[in-house]
Amino acid sequence: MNQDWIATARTLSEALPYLQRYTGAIVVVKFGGNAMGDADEMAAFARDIVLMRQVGVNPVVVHGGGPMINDMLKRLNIESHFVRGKRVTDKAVVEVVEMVLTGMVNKRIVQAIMDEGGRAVGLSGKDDDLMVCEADDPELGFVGKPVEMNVQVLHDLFAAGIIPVVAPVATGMNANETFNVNGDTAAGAIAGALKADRLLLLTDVQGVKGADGQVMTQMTPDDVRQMTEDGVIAGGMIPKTETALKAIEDGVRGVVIIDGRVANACLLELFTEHGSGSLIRN
Ligand code: X2W
Repeated sequence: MNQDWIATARTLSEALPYLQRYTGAIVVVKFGGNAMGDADEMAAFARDIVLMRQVGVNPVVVHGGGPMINDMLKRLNIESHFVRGKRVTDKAVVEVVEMVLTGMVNKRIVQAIMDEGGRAVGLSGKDDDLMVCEADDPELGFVGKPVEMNVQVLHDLFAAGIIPVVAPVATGMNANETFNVNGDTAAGAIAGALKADRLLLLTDVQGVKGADGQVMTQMTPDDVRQMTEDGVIAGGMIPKTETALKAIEDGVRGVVIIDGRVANACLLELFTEHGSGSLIRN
């Protein structure tokens, strides 16, 4: 007998307790622009999401698209820069952000999921007032901080067997406002409002590294606070861990920071004992 086949069958068999544990679970997956890669990588990601749905998980994809926004701004000769990890967003920039995220990136992901045999519907924070924001910080312009979430539409899509794909663009409290929301922030707010079982933050690093340089497989929120105070968690990891802490406070059971470049990262995390990233939970 071919050894590969035997190993494959064993992996499937060993997945049973994990499949049982996650049946009916809500799993929010943040899919960042840097994790999207080429068409093959997009297809592989979509396949993992469709498999999750197939085995009874309710996945929600919340995407980014920072690099795609950068490309379009460059083509249009519009300048933009980041302050503390967020894009300073004026009127001209917010139009491009909405166009790229809701028009291009969102539809690519929806199409990739459909191509793998799933059912996906794309929406932004504006649809059914899913995510209502106020200005995060006057210095950042039209960057939104979620203040009100209306997740009923997501429950309705779950019930219909449809995978929601959410672009991090939101409406404001006043008529005709559009806000650009950091993808991690949006994913955390949606996971919190859903009290999701898991929030998977797919990034392009291996996970959270401890003082010894090794990836930490599990941490409590207190560990994360201590490591941040000690400067062990720094730089670009801070917005991710802050999102994780806030999501847990809001009632998310666990947040995992994982390397989206690893093939089948979501499946490894949910359905095997080889969870690849850093799990933060109480
Ligand atoms: C982000 C939204 C996209 C995003 C931006 O304008 O780039 C803010 O910075 P990634 O690919 O997940 O980085 N918004 C306010 O978050 O994309």
